Amino acid sequence: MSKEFKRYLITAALPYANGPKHIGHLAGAYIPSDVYVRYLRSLGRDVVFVCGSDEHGTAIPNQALKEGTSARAIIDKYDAQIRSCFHQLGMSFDIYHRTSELIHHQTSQEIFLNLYNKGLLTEETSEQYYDEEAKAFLADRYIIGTCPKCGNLNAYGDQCERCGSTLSPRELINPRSTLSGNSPILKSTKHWYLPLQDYETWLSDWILKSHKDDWKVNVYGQCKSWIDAGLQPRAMTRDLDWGIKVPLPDAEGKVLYVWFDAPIGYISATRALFEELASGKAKYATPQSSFINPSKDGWKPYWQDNETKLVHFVGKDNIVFHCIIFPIMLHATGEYILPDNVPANEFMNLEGDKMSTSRGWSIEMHEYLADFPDKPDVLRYALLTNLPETKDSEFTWKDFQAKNNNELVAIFGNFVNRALVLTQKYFDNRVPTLGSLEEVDQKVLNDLKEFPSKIGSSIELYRFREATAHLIDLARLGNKYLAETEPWKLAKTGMTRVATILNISLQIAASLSITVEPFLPFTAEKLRGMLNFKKSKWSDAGSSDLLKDGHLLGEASLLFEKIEDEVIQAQIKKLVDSKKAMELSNQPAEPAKAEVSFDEFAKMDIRIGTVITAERVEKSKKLLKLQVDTGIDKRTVMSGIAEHFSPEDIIGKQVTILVNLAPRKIMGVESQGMILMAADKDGKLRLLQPNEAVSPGSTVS
Ligand code: B3M
Ligand code: ZN
Repeated sequence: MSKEFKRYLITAALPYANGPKHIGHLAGAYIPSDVYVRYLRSLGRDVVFVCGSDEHGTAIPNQALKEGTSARAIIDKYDAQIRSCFHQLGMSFDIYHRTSELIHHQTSQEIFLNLYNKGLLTEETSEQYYDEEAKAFLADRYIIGTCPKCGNLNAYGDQCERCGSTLSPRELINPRSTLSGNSPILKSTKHWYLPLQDYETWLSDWILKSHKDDWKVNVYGQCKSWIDAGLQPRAMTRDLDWGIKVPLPDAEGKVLYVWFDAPIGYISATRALFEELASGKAKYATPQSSFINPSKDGWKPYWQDNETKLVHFVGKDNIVFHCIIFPIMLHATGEYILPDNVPANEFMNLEGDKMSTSRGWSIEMHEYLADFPDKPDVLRYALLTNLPETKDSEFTWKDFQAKNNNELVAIFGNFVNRALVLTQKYFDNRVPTLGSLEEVDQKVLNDLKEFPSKIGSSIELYRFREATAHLIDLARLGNKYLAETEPWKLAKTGMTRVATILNISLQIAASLSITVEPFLPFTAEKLRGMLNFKKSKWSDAGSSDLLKDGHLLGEASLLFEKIEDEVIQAQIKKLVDSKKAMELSNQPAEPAKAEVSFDEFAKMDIRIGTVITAERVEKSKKLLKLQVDTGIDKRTVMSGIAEHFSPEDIIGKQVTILVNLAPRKIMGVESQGMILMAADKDGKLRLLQPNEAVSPGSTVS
């Protein structure tokens, strides 16, 4: 076992409250951190687990723009959604906080001022893009233009999503502002920088020397290449009207850089937890254990005492912030401890492609939970057995089904069920007496003893896949033991041997209820209920007498259910459909036509009419022949909508019709007007109808 610390502060990356989060996020930072923390708690360690919504940065107002609402409405909506999903998935944070809270603004400003007052921030004036109409400096994401690398017309100021290049706004060809659509001008602006290069030697010593052996290769490698490339000063402030005000007199319209304030969110969440504990009023806190010092200042040792182990769980795109920038900030203040480890994961792909909410190729947490409300643990398991710990991994629905059916149902569930059902059948649901042990029993009890430390060591080394594999091996051990000893056959000849076998099987099940808890907390709870066994410490697991002779068991039920092929097919279809829908909605609209004068427009006589009859036109796939009551008259119109509407669909419907279009002969019939339709990007046509019925002949202007 690794070194024991006096206390632990575990963080999981603060998700941006700008949209739903997907299972790739869960695999990156959340499920592993929860397993780690639950394990520490089971060991009886003093641990605080914090997370919360990241509610600043341009991502928030950007999304508000897209949804046509306010930034405040966006964070409220997505904070609530993410918070609820995490809860349903069993994430056991002691607090899930929000960076929009006052205590976070104060903590961030304090730390900024601490650095500023020590003279550790440099002031620099530079030229940045400014939108004269919107009267605002433009953050990278507010500038789009042509990608210099691949020619994509809609690349962002920081990145081209088509070719993946990292860009700076000045590299874009023909930049335009997303606020007004105009081309921005360059205007000078002042910002405060953290001179990262001043800390290079210190950082090299800390990471490259001290953590060469205990940090993951992918994390260490990324840090090394950043340090080798040479660090640059980084602006800690931005021109933006959403965020934490820069606490200086000459900083009107400026806020802290989101990556300055977000990691401080871990500190303010810890502060908020202890304030809430001290006041007895829990707003965001959901403390999972009783804390040694539940006073207002109780947070301090977790951040300021060297005997605390601080671990940040993040995805790979957050490594530099947690290993380089935030540690430099913490070190520069001179008041905080540094992370002991940042066990970042790589990315999880989905069905052969990168996971992406904006491309519709993802499984969002809330969608999974809506479709599988009683299966949070199945998702946890499918992710845990497939974590991108050392390289990118891939989630497929088929694999999800196989993990459930072949492992959870066929191994874990089957073992537990057989042990319980047989005890019910032969021993009135009471734990039977252990008799004399044969070699096979001795062997299984010896093996059982090894598991808790095997599983635990893997967790301590942040090898959650391996830990999960050990866990299922423990269930496999039980399954194999029953298959070898076949107590249901022995029952025909005598019960002493059956009693011993079932006693041992139930002890294995009890150990499983302890060791499964960090991984599948809902299953653990259910299993404890079935065994009528209270929650126990990790150190109890592996023991051969957790359940005493004669102990009355609870009611047996199935721990897991088989997932059928249809369910999986439906999920795959849903994924493909959502990608198609997104592709469509991301397609640019038709370019605008040339300008017309009002007089030209006013010449059009557009009315609302009602379709009286409709019939197909022989030898034409496209045409319907309509009789329309225009209010002025009843007339014939030939309309190219037969591929979108059948005659029955349209008879009796109100339509918009251009009545003064010069008549034209179509397929030998004179068409007297034109039905106006809305054409979607995929070419699909829809009727244009008033939102309430109006009388035929109503004018449109
Ligand atoms: N919100 C980025 C992300 O969700 C960011 C993490 C902050 S952790 C302090 O990937
Ligand atoms: Zn590009």
